[in-house]
Amino acid sequence: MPEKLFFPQNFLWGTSTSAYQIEGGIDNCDWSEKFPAGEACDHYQRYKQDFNLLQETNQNAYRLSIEWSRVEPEENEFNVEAINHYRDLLQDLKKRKIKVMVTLHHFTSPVWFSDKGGWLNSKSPFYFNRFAEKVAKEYDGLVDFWITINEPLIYTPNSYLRGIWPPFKKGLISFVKAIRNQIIAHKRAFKSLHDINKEIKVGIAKNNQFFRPYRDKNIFDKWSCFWADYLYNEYFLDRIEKELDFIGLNYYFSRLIKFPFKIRKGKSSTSDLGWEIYPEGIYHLLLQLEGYGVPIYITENGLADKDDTERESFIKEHLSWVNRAIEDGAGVKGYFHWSLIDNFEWALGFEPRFGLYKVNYDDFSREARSSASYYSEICKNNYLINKVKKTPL
Ligand code: IFM
Repeated sequence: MPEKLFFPQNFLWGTSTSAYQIEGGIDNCDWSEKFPAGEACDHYQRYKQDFNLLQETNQNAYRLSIEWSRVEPEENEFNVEAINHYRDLLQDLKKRKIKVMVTLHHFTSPVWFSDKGGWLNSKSPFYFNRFAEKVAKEYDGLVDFWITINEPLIYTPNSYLRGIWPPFKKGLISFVKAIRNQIIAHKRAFKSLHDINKEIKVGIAKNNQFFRPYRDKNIFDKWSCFWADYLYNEYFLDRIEKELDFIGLNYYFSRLIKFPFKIRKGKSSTSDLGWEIYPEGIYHLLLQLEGYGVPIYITENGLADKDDTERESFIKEHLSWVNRAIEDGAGVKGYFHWSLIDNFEWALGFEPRFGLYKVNYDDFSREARSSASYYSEICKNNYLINKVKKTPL
């Protein structure tokens, strides 16, 4: 029998994006040279049209990022035009009664910051804080939630350990330094933002993965999962536990781990990027995050699915598990799907398609995928129709 799975009152239903991935025309950040996004989705010009899409699909919330390299293109020199642009955009969202979540660092940094060593520089928390204070003062009252840093445990390993993303630093020491500076930066910005407005809500967007032992009962594989979970999911959050008004969870996939830390392929279906689809993982991660005792928002969840064959069931199954986590005590207050429109997927370029709306890059037109209307119904109703029988855990 189909059943209606209701979500709590005032639940936020939205989508997430980031500046470099959709705006276009960002030529002064550390990604611009090696991984140019060009005009991206031309969102900088077309933001009103894109916000119409939010309303067409009954979304009451939206997550975006403010591009540091636009606002502070040179050290300590702020660009009035960029500041005004983001103000117009935030005011537009406010007029539409859409709750706004703003990310301050979503993988990109200004060239001047990178030239100083980026997050390796012991003054990086100071530089980041100056930017954070500036925008928080400019947009006080226009932003409902601030996210300091997006996915520190995706960003720092790629940019400071493996050296495959800007600023292409390699090695364990640089990785540890970058993480440490991001922890300090978060704490410092948390305090500064509260000094500006004590009602302000500040959190982090943390990518967590659900680790399962490759051999179900194997004690060594379980040991590996325990450590992977601690180091990847918990370590950073534990360090900033006292400086969190909420936690943002970005959940994409689960990993099967074989001792010591080998990643193995499972039998579940995968997205266009080969990421294992494992909806139940979100349930466990949400209950784990509940331990921090602050509200939880799912700040990203989605998949690359060019033909839109899996997106509807992906949303349905993940949301069923979110619903069950809420029933079992997780204080989840909102869900932001990644993403509103197709966008620039970092080192992978424009090929992966994450959008509820397809972007035709030749003329920048947007086209609703059928999953957009499915998501729209959920946003409108605040419930999900679930035909799948509850599986025992
Ligand atoms: O596109 C990214 C986003 O920038 C950060 N989280 C994961 C998404 C999909 O890879």
